[in-house]
Amino acid sequence: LSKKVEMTNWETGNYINYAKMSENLNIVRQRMNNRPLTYAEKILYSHLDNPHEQEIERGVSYLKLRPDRVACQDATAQMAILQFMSAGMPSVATPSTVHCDHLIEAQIGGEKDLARAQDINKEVYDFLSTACAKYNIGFWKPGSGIIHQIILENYAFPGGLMIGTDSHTPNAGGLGMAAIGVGGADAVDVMANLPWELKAPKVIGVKLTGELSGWASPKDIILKVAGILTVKGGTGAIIEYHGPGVDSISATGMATICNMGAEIGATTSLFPFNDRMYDYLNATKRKHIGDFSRTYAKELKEDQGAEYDSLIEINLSELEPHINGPFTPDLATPISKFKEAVKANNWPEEMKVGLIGSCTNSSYEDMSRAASIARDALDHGIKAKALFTVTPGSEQIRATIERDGQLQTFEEFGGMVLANACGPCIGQWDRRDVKKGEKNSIVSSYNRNFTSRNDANPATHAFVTSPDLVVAMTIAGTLNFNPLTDSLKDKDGNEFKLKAPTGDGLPANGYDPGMDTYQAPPQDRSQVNVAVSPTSDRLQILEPFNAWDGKDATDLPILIKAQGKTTTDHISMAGPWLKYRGHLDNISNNMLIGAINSANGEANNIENYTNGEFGTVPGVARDYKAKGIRWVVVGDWNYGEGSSREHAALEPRHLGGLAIIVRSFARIHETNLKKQGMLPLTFSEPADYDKLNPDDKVDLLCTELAVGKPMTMKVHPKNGESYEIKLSHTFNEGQIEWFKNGSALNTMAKATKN
Ligand code: MIC
Ligand code: SF4
Repeated sequence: LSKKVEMTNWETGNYINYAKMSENLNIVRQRMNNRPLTYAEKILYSHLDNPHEQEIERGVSYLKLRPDRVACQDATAQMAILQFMSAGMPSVATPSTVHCDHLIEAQIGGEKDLARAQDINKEVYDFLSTACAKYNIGFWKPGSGIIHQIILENYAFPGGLMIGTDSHTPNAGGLGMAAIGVGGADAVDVMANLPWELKAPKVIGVKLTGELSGWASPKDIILKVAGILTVKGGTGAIIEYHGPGVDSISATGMATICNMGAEIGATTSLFPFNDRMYDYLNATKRKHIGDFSRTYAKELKEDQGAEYDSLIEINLSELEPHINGPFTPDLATPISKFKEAVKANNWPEEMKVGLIGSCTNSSYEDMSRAASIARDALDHGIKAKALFTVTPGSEQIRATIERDGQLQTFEEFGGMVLANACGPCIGQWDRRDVKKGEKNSIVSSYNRNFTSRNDANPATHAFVTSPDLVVAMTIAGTLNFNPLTDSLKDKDGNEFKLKAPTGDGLPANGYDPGMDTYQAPPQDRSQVNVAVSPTSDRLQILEPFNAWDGKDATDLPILIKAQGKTTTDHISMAGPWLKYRGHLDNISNNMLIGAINSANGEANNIENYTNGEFGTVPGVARDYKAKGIRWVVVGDWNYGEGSSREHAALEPRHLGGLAIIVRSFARIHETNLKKQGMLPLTFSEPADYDKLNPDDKVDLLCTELAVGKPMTMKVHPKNGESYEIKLSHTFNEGQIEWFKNGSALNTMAKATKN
């Protein structure tokens, strides 16, 4: 255990510390009278800042943790680095990487799109690359691939703890790493050597038995789990897979399952270390890590008799392929029932576009299986009927499938190969086949399918499924096709059934690394200059927020009472807005423009109470701010579900918001709000949401803010008697300081000054 093994082949001097982890774990074990532990607990407890004194109660205590790594993608790294810069440190204290993947728009195909992105985003890429060089951060250039795929290929290791500024960071669970999505401000803490805080999660066990076969794939496991747990079912919990079925799943398949755990709000998802992971480590030139993990294997899985807060069992031998959607990732329908569902719900039957790849499903195995189906169609003289796109997850995957022929198969089949980047998954898609507002269906192998996400068209019905089903349905061009039971017609009109997909989990001839897309930080970093132009419309140096004035807030208007689903895509839309991710004032013009106003059922149309006029949400907020009026937002269940983007918290703060009052929050968003000095509050009585009218005024008794105590809100209806309700919160002592000082960053600055 005391051997020195590097965490990654790309750095020197950053070792995997199983010896220390084991020591910490033993301290905690003793304190817990050696009760059996889940794997999730083992990883967290072995990374405690103070294993001797840390209070540990699942679902209650805040754990102070020391993650091994930090990863950021370009759309969130800008804000993270701008915040890190204000901390005034010479370099990051924890190994970190930045990945350029979100800002590349899909238009006409990989190479040209990449060149266009390099041109359009030059200022941002230059900023990120110089900041990485300056602060000792590894930089993965545009074209290298999607953050989660690069992490799996190069940085993840069994038993490690990582945070990443992207909600799909849990993808690394495919290599047995606890990888957790956070906002940029959390990343800044860890980069600045502060411990990172996480409410001790509950652990939901998913026991897998049987074996996958035929058309069923790893994706179907998570699609089914999403159906069972729903979009908020994983909140505050780690999902831990275990049982004999685990061994039939490849490491990349496990990564797919962990990746999409984000869609059910889980803190992260995990698989225990096994031979499939060893094989993947070996294939990605990390056999030495695999061997080292084997020496620590006893602690890289759950203890016998470990107890889960709840348990789900899935028999893989009976698992059907699923399709989830539209508009929400938890609406799960098994393929045998899908035709009926399409009819019953009047979903558009014609499938316009099939999209495979993304961080969720772009492994060698995914691509090989998908290509085997496309090849089957080609052998029968037919091609894709719907449009078809392929996004390789990394340059390594792209180069390998180019060498091994899958890529040519996709092209022959009629596919367009896009850049190694997020592309249509995050609305970076110059879609031209349907007009905005036109009702249509698309099916992807991605993870998220919120309204307007892919193409900014609210009438697009987006479904998510395995790459296998995407390809099969692309051939048929209709949602009504079930490849398990239905036949197609070959070029001569003869009926045939598609063969079930096959494909290697790992490339027989090894991976081809492709182009070199990594920039290591230079040895001498003292001369590197990080420039932000004061006239830039893409980057803006952050000004500290004002501290709390120490008073109760009275007579606050409700800027908007949002009804129904309010995801981070509704609060701070991506797609065309991604370009302002480094400029707080500019991006604030998208604040809550997708949220539905309960007063009129419309998006981005709210009443300004000072003059009775209707305007856009950001417009009215700016008017209140100019008039010195602070305001609150009221929202429904699971507010802020989806992305880790802290812009969804920074924008309301910047435009003068004080509190967000909802029935419940998604974890990352709630923390992001606290970090930026906002008050995330929940109705102690969820039914009180219904009592509030959008034109009520409220008083928030901020002076009552104390750990574990509800806060009083006085409601003053426009016509009618005032009344009081109670609001709950999850602030701890330290977090209350963030509110008082105006933000976590202000708190950090204050501490370094003292
Ligand atoms: C997403 O899938 O929604 C994103 C874009 O990757 C986000 C991050 C972001 O908004 O920058 C996420 O999932 O955290
Ligand atoms: Fe990129 Fe989509 Fe993955 Fe988010 S979910 S990291 S946008 S590919």
